[in-house]
Amino acid sequence: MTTTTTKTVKDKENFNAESLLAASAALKANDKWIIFTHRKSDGDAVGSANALFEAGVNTGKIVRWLSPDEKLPDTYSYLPHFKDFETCEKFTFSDNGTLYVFLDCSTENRSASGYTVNSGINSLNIDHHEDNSHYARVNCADGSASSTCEMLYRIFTADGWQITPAIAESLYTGIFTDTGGFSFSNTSPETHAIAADLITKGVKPADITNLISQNKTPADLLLWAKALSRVKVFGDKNIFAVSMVYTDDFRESGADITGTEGLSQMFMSIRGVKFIAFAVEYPDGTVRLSIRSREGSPLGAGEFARKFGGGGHKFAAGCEFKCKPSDVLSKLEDEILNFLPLRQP
Ligand SMILES: [Mn+2]
Repeated sequence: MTTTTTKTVKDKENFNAESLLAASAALKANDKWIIFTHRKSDGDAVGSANALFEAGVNTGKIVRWLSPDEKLPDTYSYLPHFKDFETCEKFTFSDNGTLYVFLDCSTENRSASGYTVNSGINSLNIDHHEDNSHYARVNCADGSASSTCEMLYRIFTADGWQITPAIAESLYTGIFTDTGGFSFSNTSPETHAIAADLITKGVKPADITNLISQNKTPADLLLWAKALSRVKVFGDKNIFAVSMVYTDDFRESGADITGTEGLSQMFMSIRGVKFIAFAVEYPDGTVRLSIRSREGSPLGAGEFARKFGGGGHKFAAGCEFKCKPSDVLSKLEDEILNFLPLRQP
């Protein structure tokens, strides 16, 4: 307990608390916000976008929210601005009095394309990935925070923003999902303190748990069955697992890409497994990996993803994996095992 607290405090020393106020000032100074979240939006991306959207509406701002996703996971349809989401693959940024806010994006490449670093564009980056590249005009990124929603909470409370029940519910959603329901090692005393405050502001924890964790469709379960049937566990003490779903699986099960939500966590629940790579074949033939690791894994999710040009943090990351779909699982196993010797002292 003491060690954890010390570690959190030490990490925070590297974070400049002034950037919370700088982020708040940027938000207050601009009347138009366009929010960007990353591709394959998760609970933290969707939760933080909804919280910020609602805070904007409440303070008279004109707000839009974009990401390259064709659709968002239905799981989060209870959030107040789920229907305000707009799909955008490429965006034309301009200096027209709009503030561009990137949420949960470690680099500018994680969302719609078109943004150029150092172009002087009026931009704000709010994030919690340890490899955040500080690509915006104002950067508020703390790698020790559990989630972008936790960062937003800290911005809101640092500068007197009102946290309504709808905002509280949105923030709680991101904290809940990015900590695996308060089960991952990024769950700190502060994470629980924030969650407790959000509950006093109107969140009903049992309702959120039901909405997020207990809403699979029969089609989703068919897709899960296919993914589970292909799990391969390997390595010393069965520490690694890989699996994959193919485009045919989506057609046969009737599920769409959002049906894969939660599968990575399911693989992590296998006894002994501390690192997983889950591959998805997209209709255009590209293969993307979701990578997860936890304490005790000899390699981090982020460092593995970066080898293939992807990004993320120690415990969760993603990348494209250039490989013939039928060879992905065996190639992935080789890559994981070959990565290891580099990490031995
Ligand atoms: Mn996140």
